[in-house]
Amino acid sequence: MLIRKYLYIMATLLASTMSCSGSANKASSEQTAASESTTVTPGIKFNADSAYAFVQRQCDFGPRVPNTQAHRDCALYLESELRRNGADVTVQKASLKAFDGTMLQSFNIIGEFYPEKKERVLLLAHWDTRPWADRDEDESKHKEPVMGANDGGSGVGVLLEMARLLRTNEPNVGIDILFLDSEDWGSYSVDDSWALGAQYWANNPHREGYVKPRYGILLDMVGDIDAVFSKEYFSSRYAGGIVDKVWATAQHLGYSRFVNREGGAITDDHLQINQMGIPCIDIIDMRENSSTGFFPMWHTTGDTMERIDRTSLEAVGQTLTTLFLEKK
Ligand code: AHN
Ligand code: ZN
Repeated sequence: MLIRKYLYIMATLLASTMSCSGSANKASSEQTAASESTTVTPGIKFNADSAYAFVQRQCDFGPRVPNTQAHRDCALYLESELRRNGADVTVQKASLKAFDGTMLQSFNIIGEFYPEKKERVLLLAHWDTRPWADRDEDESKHKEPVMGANDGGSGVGVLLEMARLLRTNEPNVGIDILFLDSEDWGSYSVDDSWALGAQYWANNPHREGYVKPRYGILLDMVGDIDAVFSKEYFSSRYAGGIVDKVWATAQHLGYSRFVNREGGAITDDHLQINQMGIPCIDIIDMRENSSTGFFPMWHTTGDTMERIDRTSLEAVGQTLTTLFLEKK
């Protein structure tokens, strides 16, 4: 008990010191975007062109900033996509108070695929985008919203393609796809100002009788052309076995973006999920050699489709497809 408490305090300390800089991760840029030749032929193919189109489709609404029309329209779109592909869908609505006092009309959208299956896995991503491009090198743009092709759009794009595959391919476990809202309306100096949708979902079951999945996999910023996935600190701490399984699968498929290095600790949606008792990992692109700790266009007006690359989406999407859609 004492040791667990100590670990928790350590983790919390690490989180508060590194979360927003991401500078603690040991990723080096030499390994960025190595060759993506697959060494094995997957049984079921993840369609990266389709995933890319799903990212584009979200961006076509404009920035998905809470309390805007684009945000409400995109929520309806995400709900209809999950429904169209056969999931039992719940839209969890909540009015969440941001650090600056703004009430955010938020929508967590969850699709339960093959609900009869008892053993289940949660796949999740945040779908909202940041209201301020406050890491833009041009200071006059700091009050403009972020398009969030990568930060917001990419993880959802991969999961929408997973949803499309789930319509016709029975998975080896039940799959819950969760699109979380209001992740990115945060203050860099207040740790719990982020992931408001995740905080709400962790404390309020979206429906009566919902049974917790065995574990979760969060996707965050998985679409940049130079994406590198090292092993995020909290993921290894809470769900090391899942990290190893996912990384081994990716590497077996030949995706060298998944590197065997310890990354920094990131305060992200998965922390809330872990704290509610579902072990959850974060597949997140962290960079040691960038000033923010993330991809170069993070929280800038440059987070657009231009730098989204199909091979990054494929590395993540095919890994999930091989893990959950191929017969074991
Ligand atoms: C912080 O910046 C504290 N955490 C990163 C979580 C995040 C922001 N993911 C996407 N945008
Ligand atoms: Zn962000």
